[in-house]
Amino acid sequence: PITGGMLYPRETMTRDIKDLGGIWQFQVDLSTWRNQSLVKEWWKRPLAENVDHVLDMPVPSSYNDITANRSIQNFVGWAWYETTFQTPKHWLDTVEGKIARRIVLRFESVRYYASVWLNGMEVMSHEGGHLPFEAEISQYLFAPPVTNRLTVAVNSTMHAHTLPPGSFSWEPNTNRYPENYFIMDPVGNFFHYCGIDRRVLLYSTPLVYIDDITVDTTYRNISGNITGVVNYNISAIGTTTQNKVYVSVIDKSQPGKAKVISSSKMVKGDIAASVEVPDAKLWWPMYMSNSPGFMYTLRVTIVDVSGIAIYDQYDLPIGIRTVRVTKTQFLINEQPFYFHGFGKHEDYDLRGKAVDPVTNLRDFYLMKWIHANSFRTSHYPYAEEIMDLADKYGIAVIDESPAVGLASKENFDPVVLQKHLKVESELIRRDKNRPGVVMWSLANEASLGHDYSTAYFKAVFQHVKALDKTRPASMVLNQHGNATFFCDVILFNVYHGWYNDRGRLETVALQMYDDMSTWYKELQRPVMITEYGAGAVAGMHLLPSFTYTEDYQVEILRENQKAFDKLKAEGYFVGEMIWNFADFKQPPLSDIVINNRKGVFTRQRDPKESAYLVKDRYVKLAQAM
Ligand code: BDP
Repeated sequence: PITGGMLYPRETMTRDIKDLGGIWQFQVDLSTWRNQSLVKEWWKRPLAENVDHVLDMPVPSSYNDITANRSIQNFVGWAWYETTFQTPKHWLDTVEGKIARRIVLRFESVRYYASVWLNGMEVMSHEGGHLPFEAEISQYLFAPPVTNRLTVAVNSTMHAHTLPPGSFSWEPNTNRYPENYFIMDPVGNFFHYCGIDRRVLLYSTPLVYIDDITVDTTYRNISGNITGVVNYNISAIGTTTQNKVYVSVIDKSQPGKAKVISSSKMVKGDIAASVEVPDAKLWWPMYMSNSPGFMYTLRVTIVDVSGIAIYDQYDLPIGIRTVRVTKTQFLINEQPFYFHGFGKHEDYDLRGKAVDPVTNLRDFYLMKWIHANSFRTSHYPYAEEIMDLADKYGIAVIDESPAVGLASKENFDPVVLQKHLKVESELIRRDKNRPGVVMWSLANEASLGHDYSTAYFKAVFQHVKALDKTRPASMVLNQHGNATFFCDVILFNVYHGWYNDRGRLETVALQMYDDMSTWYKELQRPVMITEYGAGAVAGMHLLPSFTYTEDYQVEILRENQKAFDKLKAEGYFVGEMIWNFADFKQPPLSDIVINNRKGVFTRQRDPKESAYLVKDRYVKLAQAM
């Protein structure tokens, strides 16, 4: 089980944040890799005293593409990061000899494994990238003017029992290979970026604090008059009979005026109640309303018994909406929703997988330009900064866990299953309140042909369904198998005219139609395509079109879309997502030039010819919503 609500740090009058981003010190330990466990003790003294020379490294960023050094680009093993900071003095003020605030150190993501020391003392470790972890650190801090030293050892070795798995082997024959030569086969076909790739934050809260909030929304519609119902569950730490909790729903268009305020006695632990929002505006995806992505603020305030002294306050952005799946439809607020969007990656020039506000906004502006209404977080949870934008703009998200490439029997080991359950718990804890998240994807293209994979997914689906009863759950498929029965919606990837019958455009529409209609016949539930497409090198043209030209990509998309139109008319086809939004970096594989070229935008986010075709289509689909 996981502990703590780990609410996303948001500043309010009782909470403040210090961002530790910037240039950190860095060095890789060329003599180690994960399987050998930690061998160096470089946390004991400043990094510069442990190694010949330290490098500078930006945080957040993947470390791979920053330097001109190949051994850092490809490095897999223990990489060491260090920074220093002073704690804001007022955080350390004491009351009756005790520090009066709770100080938390939080990492939004480290790929893949992290151990953290503060002033030489071990604070925490965490396995798994793309998800936050944190610890209270008051007891490890030096008071200013003394400077604190923060050391992080990062390891990104993937093997059969990590999630996602990777295959890892080494070559002992030193006649043919240099010493310590090893091969780590990549996870999926995206570049194996590593490092502290999201923000590192220090934040502080009062000692009496809101630990978690869970909302679940619905509404009543009486002849067009909508009353929103926000059910909430709040857990607080440190409260007594001296505390009350206020919950208000604030309409951001009228910031001074709370729409509803309710108050309850807060004794210890949890409180579950609900508030009704009169004349509510629902959260709608783009094109289903004139004000898509309408968000309220759920303000939770813990006060003293008189109602005056404020202990803690947290502002949670919420949207009021429902999601439901029938035999043939995906319903948002009881209206049929048709996904038209993309599979994406967090992948940018130089930064690798780093969270970056410039690229994030560029991507959302491009999605708006092309009239997309949705994307999938292939193949791992995306940064909360991105999820915030999706909520705000009304972009529906299929939220995927990092289970890509479960293939061999070993990958379905009980050890991996436990990791998978934990990852789902962490992901649902993080994203449960987001209206933009309309479905969970538990895996991508897992191999399904065995009893052990059926048993494995039965457990993962049960776990997710128990944690979240409000959203459909599924996984992205590329094959049939018993475990497909657990999927609420069939999400299918297939590359006709590319991975099969390459170059044979005349097969594409036929095979796509055959695949998708067969899924519906077999399982009688909504089906959608989550990946299809073709690689195109921007600027390459041939007539007749040929693989890797922009022309061929346009034709592949168009042929597939013929099948989608036919399927859509049959009433059970609920969406189409192109692989991929933008080109992304791959490992050095044969058959590609640096990047996976299936983007309709280049890696630098410029349009290919296909982008205009897609825009025409998505504009029409948007108008039909
Ligand atoms: C699919 C995978 C995706 C790949 C894509 C491709 O889900 O991660 O990038 O193929 O090869 O099977 O382009």
